[in-house]
Amino acid sequence: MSIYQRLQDDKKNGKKSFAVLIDPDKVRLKQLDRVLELSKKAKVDYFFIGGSLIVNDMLDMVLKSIKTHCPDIPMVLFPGNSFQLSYKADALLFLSLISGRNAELLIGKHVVTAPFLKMSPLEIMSTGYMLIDGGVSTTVTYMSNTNPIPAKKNDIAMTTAMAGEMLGLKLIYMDAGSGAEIPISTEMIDAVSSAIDIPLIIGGGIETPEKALANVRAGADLIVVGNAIEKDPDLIVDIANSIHSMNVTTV
Ligand code: 1GP
Repeated sequence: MSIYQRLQDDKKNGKKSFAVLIDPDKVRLKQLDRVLELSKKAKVDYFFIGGSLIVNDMLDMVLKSIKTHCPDIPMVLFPGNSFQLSYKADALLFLSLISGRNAELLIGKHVVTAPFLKMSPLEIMSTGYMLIDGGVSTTVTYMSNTNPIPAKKNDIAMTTAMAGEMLGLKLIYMDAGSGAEIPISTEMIDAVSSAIDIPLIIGGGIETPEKALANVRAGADLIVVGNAIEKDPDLIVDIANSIHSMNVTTV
């Protein structure tokens, strides 16, 4: 089954998922082993691999390590730029920055990378990427030269996601940016999730199992956590348990 099919089925069945974000720039080898061990134990659903800047050549090494230690957890590239490609992954979020008005990030880079992706074995998932103001200027906001959607403008977030779905994008990823001080509000998640039928990914500044749970309750289908796990890998188990508690069916 394709990864997208799985995401769609899970959405239909109300099953909530958890992705651990690994930034190859920040990886320390010892810590990576621990993150992988805990992810396996916690039955993490996906690894997202990416960062806004890739300044070292750790990408392939990270993918190889994941494949060895957690062969059953799909690896999804979440690229900050067109150089972050590797055929070793399973899928790629083909991100169009629909919250911004930078033509390069809406369609320009895509035209350049399309021929490579067409030849690649990667599953390509078109994704409407929406930056939401998280209280601090993040690397993505700076690098993309765009303004994020203001944190309280739920209607703008909602109509942007609706337009993305109507354009045929397969996923919506709302991101307050890595290390956001203020994660996306449950009110905004609720507004957006009730306006679209495609899976909704939420990330940026999520640091506690409680916030992860509140987000899935509000309508998020997949929660992404990076920064908090880098600081404390043990959080993987607590966050996974709290997200997956939504999937327990009572007979
Ligand atoms: C960033 O959504 C991801 O693009 C995750 O954010 O690193 O703050 O968890 P954090």
